[in-house]
Amino acid sequence: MNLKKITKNGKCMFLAYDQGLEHGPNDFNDRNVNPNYIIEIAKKGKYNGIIFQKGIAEKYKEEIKKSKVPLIIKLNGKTNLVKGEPISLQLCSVAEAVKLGAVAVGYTIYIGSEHESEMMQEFSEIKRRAMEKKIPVILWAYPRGKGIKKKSSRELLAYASRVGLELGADIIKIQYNGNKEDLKWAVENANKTKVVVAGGVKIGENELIKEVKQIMEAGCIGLAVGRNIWQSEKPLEISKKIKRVIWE
Ligand code: FBP
Repeated sequence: MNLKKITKNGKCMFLAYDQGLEHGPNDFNDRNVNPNYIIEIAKKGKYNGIIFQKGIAEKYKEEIKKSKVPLIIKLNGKTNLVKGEPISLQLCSVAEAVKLGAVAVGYTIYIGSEHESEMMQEFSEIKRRAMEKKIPVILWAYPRGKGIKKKSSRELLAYASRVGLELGADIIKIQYNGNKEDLKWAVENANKTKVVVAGGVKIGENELIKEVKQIMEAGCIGLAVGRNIWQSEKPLEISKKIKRVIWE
């Protein structure tokens, strides 16, 4: 699969903005509640992709197109209001995403959930459709559910990555546990599937840059980051610093 449209020299930095669905308005303030603010950051920060759910992709189609930032549509999602075994089913088809201008699509599987097989099945169908349209698929692989005792363990990080390879993901997105050697092992397990890391809750700038260094040293191709950028007082400054580390 050709990743050229969403990478530069084989590396990438994506701006994630699906938290309105996943976490709700608690993540937002008066500025970043507006998708136009996010599109501006992605454009000025020259991001390799902006990640939206289909509703925002539809309502801001013109603005996204004008920004020229490659659009990645997240095909499934859920709120954090439902308790119990996590499941997130498909809300947007590959055909709809392409019609909205997407050049790649994303999907989350909660590996370890009692419902993982339903999500795996949907993912497989998405992969089939995406191959027909010749667009890459990014898999968010998050260990969750009552069977998961320590979701940030070395074994689970590598397991999540390996699932990406086994299911045919072009890029896998995982959550870093802070241990570079563990992440390296996860990258080895992902093999030909490329690995990107999620940003997580907002942390201090120095800590974030230190993490980005480790992420790149471990062999990942970049980041898909949200809150650490658009919750920052200086989103473009921090974007620049991260980019310097990714492409240095
Ligand atoms: P952040 O960089 O803000 O963590 O975003 C990355 C992301 O994967 C989003 O795409 C998604 O909304 C969120 O994290 C889900 O995180 P979680 O399931 O841990 O709440």
